[in-house]
Amino acid sequence: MKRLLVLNGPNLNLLGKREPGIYGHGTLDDAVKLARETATEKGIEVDEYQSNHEGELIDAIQQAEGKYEGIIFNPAAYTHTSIGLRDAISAIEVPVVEVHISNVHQRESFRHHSMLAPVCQGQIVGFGLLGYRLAALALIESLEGRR
Ligand code: CA2
Repeated sequence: MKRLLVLNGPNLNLLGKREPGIYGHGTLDDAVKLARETATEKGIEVDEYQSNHEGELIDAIQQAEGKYEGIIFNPAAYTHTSIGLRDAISAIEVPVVEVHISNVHQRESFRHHSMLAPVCQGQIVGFGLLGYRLAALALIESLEGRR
Protein backbone atom coordinates (compact mmCIF):
# COMPACT_ATOMS: atom_id res chain seq x y z
CA MET A 1 0.00 0.00 0.00
CA LYS A 2 1.34 3.41 -0.96
CA ARG A 3 1.44 6.09 1.73
CA LEU A 4 1.66 9.85 2.03
CA LEU A 5 2.72 11.79 5.11
CA VAL A 6 0.99 15.03 6.11
CA LEU A 7 3.59 16.88 8.16
CA ASN A 8 2.80 20.07 10.06
CA GLY A 9 5.10 22.47 11.86
CA PRO A 10 4.89 24.76 14.87
CA ASN A 11 1.61 26.13 16.21
CA LEU A 12 -0.53 24.41 13.60
CA ASN A 13 -2.00 22.34 16.44
CA LEU A 14 -3.82 25.60 17.31
CA LEU A 15 -5.72 25.69 14.01
CA GLY A 16 -9.40 26.34 14.53
CA LYS A 17 -8.78 27.33 18.14
CA ARG A 18 -7.10 30.75 17.66
CA GLU A 19 -6.82 33.45 14.97
CA PRO A 20 -9.77 32.33 12.80
CA GLY A 21 -9.46 35.62 10.86
CA ILE A 22 -6.21 34.43 9.25
CA TYR A 23 -6.47 30.64 9.32
CA GLY A 24 -10.24 30.00 9.39
CA HIS A 25 -12.26 27.76 11.68
CA GLY A 26 -11.05 24.41 10.38
CA THR A 27 -8.78 22.24 12.52
CA LEU A 28 -5.65 20.29 11.66
CA ASP A 29 -7.78 17.13 11.66
CA ASP A 30 -9.98 18.74 9.01
CA ALA A 31 -6.90 19.48 6.88
CA VAL A 32 -5.65 15.90 7.15
CA LYS A 33 -9.13 14.61 6.34
CA LEU A 34 -9.18 16.60 3.08
CA ALA A 35 -5.88 15.06 1.99
CA ARG A 36 -6.95 11.61 3.15
CA GLU A 37 -10.26 11.67 1.24
CA THR A 38 -8.42 12.36 -2.01
CA ALA A 39 -5.75 9.74 -1.29
CA THR A 40 -8.24 7.05 -0.23
CA GLU A 41 -10.04 7.34 -3.59
CA LYS A 42 -6.74 6.26 -5.15
CA GLY A 43 -6.04 3.50 -2.62
CA ILE A 44 -3.32 5.50 -0.87
CA GLU A 45 -2.99 5.76 2.92
CA VAL A 46 -2.24 8.98 4.76
CA ASP A 47 -0.35 9.32 8.03
CA GLU A 48 0.00 12.58 9.90
CA TYR A 49 2.50 14.14 12.25
CA GLN A 50 2.68 17.59 13.84
CA SER A 51 5.52 18.95 15.91
CA ASN A 52 6.46 22.30 17.40
CA HIS A 53 10.14 21.27 17.33
CA GLU A 54 12.44 21.71 14.35
CA GLY A 55 14.58 18.64 15.15
CA GLU A 56 11.53 16.40 15.37
CA LEU A 57 10.40 17.61 11.95
CA ILE A 58 13.89 16.87 10.59
CA ASP A 59 13.69 13.36 12.11
CA ALA A 60 10.29 12.81 10.49
CA ILE A 61 11.64 13.87 7.07
CA GLN A 62 14.68 11.59 7.36
CA GLN A 63 12.50 8.67 8.43
CA ALA A 64 10.12 9.18 5.51
CA GLU A 65 12.64 7.65 3.09
CA GLY A 66 11.46 4.20 2.06
CA LYS A 67 8.20 4.57 3.98
CA TYR A 68 6.29 7.30 2.12
CA GLU A 69 5.79 8.11 -1.56
CA GLY A 70 5.36 11.81 -0.81
CA ILE A 71 5.13 14.42 1.92
CA ILE A 72 2.59 17.23 2.21
CA PHE A 73 4.43 19.69 4.40
CA ASN A 74 3.28 22.89 6.07
CA PRO A 75 6.52 23.95 7.80
CA ALA A 76 4.75 26.98 9.33
CA ALA A 77 7.22 29.59 10.67
CA TYR A 78 10.23 27.32 9.94
CA THR A 79 9.48 27.90 6.24
CA HIS A 80 11.17 31.25 6.52
CA THR A 81 14.17 30.28 8.63
CA SER A 82 15.21 26.66 8.51
CA ILE A 83 18.33 25.54 6.69
CA GLY A 84 18.09 22.30 8.70
CA LEU A 85 14.70 21.43 7.20
CA ARG A 86 15.94 22.38 3.74
CA ASP A 87 18.96 20.09 4.09
CA ALA A 88 16.72 17.25 5.31
CA ILE A 89 14.40 17.62 2.29
CA SER A 90 17.43 17.74 -0.03
CA ALA A 91 18.77 14.54 1.54
CA ILE A 92 15.75 12.39 0.68
CA GLU A 93 14.33 11.17 -2.61
CA VAL A 94 10.73 11.48 -1.42
CA PRO A 95 8.95 14.41 -3.13
CA VAL A 96 7.74 17.17 -0.82
CA VAL A 97 4.93 19.62 -1.56
CA GLU A 98 5.01 22.78 0.55
CA VAL A 99 1.58 24.03 1.68
CA HIS A 100 0.53 27.30 3.27
CA ILE A 101 -3.02 27.92 4.37
CA SER A 102 -2.76 31.70 4.13
CA ASN A 103 -1.48 33.66 1.16
CA VAL A 104 1.93 34.43 2.64
CA HIS A 105 2.57 36.97 -0.16
CA GLN A 106 -0.27 39.16 1.12
CA ARG A 107 1.27 39.19 4.59
CA GLU A 108 4.44 40.57 6.22
CA SER A 109 7.51 40.63 3.96
CA PHE A 110 9.36 38.12 6.18
CA ARG A 111 6.77 35.52 5.08
CA HIS A 112 7.43 36.10 1.37
CA HIS A 113 10.59 34.04 1.28
CA SER A 114 10.69 30.27 1.67
CA MET A 115 13.97 28.55 2.51
CA LEU A 116 12.34 25.27 1.45
CA ALA A 117 10.57 26.01 -1.83
CA PRO A 118 13.69 25.48 -4.00
CA VAL A 119 14.03 21.88 -2.76
CA CYS A 120 10.31 21.04 -2.87
CA GLN A 121 8.47 19.63 -5.86
CA GLY A 122 6.01 22.54 -5.66
CA GLN A 123 4.24 24.97 -3.41
CA ILE A 124 0.52 25.61 -2.76
CA VAL A 125 -0.31 28.88 -1.07
CA GLY A 126 -3.44 30.75 -0.05
CA PHE A 127 -6.25 28.25 -0.62
CA GLY A 128 -6.94 27.57 3.04
CA LEU A 129 -7.24 23.95 4.11
CA LEU A 130 -8.11 23.02 0.53
CA GLY A 131 -4.36 23.34 -0.10
CA TYR A 132 -3.86 19.99 1.68
CA ARG A 133 -6.24 18.31 -0.76
CA LEU A 134 -4.61 20.03 -3.74
CA ALA A 135 -1.19 18.88 -2.54
CA ALA A 136 -2.40 15.27 -2.21
CA LEU A 137 -3.83 15.43 -5.71
CA ALA A 138 -0.62 16.93 -7.15
CA LEU A 139 1.58 14.30 -5.50
CA ILE A 140 -0.65 11.40 -6.52
CA GLU A 141 -1.02 12.58 -10.13
CA SER A 142 2.75 13.04 -10.42
CA LEU A 143 3.35 9.62 -8.85
CA GLU A 144 1.06 8.20 -11.51
CA GLY A 145 3.16 9.95 -14.12
CA ARG A 146 0.45 12.32 -15.31
CA ARG A 147 2.58 15.43 -15.03
O1 CA2 B 1 -0.22 30.03 6.11
C1 CA2 B 1 0.38 29.07 6.60
O2 CA2 B 1 0.01 27.92 6.51
C2 CA2 B 1 1.64 29.34 7.44
O3 CA2 B 1 2.55 28.26 7.20
C3 CA2 B 1 1.19 29.37 8.88
C4 CA2 B 1 2.34 29.70 9.84
C5 CA2 B 1 3.06 30.97 9.41
O4 CA2 B 1 4.18 31.20 10.25
C6 CA2 B 1 3.52 30.90 7.96
O5 CA2 B 1 4.12 32.13 7.63
C7 CA2 B 1 2.34 30.62 7.05
C8 CA2 B 1 1.82 29.90 11.25
C9 CA2 B 1 1.08 28.73 11.79
C10 CA2 B 1 0.46 29.11 13.09
O6 CA2 B 1 -0.84 28.61 13.12
C11 CA2 B 1 -1.71 29.14 14.01
C12 CA2 B 1 -3.00 28.68 13.93
C13 CA2 B 1 -3.94 29.17 14.79
C14 CA2 B 1 -3.58 30.09 15.74
C15 CA2 B 1 -2.28 30.54 15.82
C16 CA2 B 1 -1.33 30.04 14.96
